[in-house]
Amino acid sequence: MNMPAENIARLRESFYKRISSRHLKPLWEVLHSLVPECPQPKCVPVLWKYADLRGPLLEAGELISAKEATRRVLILENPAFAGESKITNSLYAGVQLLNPGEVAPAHRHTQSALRFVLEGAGAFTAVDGERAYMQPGDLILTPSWTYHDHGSEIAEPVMWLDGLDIPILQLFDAGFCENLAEDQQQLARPAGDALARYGANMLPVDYKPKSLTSPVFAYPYARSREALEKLSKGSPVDACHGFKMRFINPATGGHAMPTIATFMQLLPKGFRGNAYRSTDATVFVGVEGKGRSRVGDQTFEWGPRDIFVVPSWMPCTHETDETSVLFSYSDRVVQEQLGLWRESRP
Ligand code: GTQ
Repeated sequence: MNMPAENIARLRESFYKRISSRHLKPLWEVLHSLVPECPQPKCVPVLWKYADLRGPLLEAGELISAKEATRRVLILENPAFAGESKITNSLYAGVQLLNPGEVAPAHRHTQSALRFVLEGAGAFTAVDGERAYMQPGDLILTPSWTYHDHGSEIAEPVMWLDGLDIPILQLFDAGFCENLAEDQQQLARPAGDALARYGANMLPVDYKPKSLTSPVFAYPYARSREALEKLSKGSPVDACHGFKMRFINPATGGHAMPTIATFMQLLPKGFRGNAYRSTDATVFVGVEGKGRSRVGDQTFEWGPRDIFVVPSWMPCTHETDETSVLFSYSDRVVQEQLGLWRESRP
């Protein structure tokens, strides 16, 4: 190859052009971005203040009914993924509004969903024949391919965060959905049945799992909060996480859902956390208290119901002014199953 550099460059360019008509591309031009030294997420840190979400959501409530919309939701779209309806590369987030008397009609899909209740108490999600009445801070799961409808018989609007694995299903082209003929599904069991059956450190003696998702489909905040409170009194504080727990499937001890990992952490008043990073981009929701989180080169001031996202492998540091609680979700469970998940305390 005894040729001037610009001749070589020209020959290569024309070669690339010729082979591209045969759907061939040179790996050596893209190898570094395909196989990076460490994660290079497109995802960027973003904060949504609840005060900025609530107005538009109520306005949506005047423009379209829950029934017409099927799901009246404003998508939290990461600006790095314009038009892609994603909050991280692998996960979806949206805020849903149900006004008094409304019904979001029953359907089922292969996407798994979580609801994290932000505002309003007493509306319900029905999942697979049972209603879960919602209180702020409750986590409610909708396993893959289970019928679910949402309804409100209370006087105030109800708002919650939807977290779904939509981008993961898109990756696999494995999405299916169908509507139930009726708006609301038939109930098969009283409210609270699943929690009694599976959420009391016991299981029915002949229990056989029906799916990979926890049979406890509603995790009341009162219980999660009490566990965190007791934990914070009885064990040393983690320098990065404060006191952090993960929601589990009590039948396996694994994560509560097969595609989305869910967590809740208590950060004591005056907490000054160390930096932490992990390969699972994470969506955080303020539940109680207030503080600030440094994410990469940004600082997010958060309080109750504010939502922010931390990209993969980006250092994040939490600080608080008051005793605070954060809920979070990520694809950590998938990465763990594939042997890919990593963390570091830089
Ligand atoms: O409640 O079924 O935010 O199917 C997006 C897609 C909620 C739901 C969303 C959905 C749902």
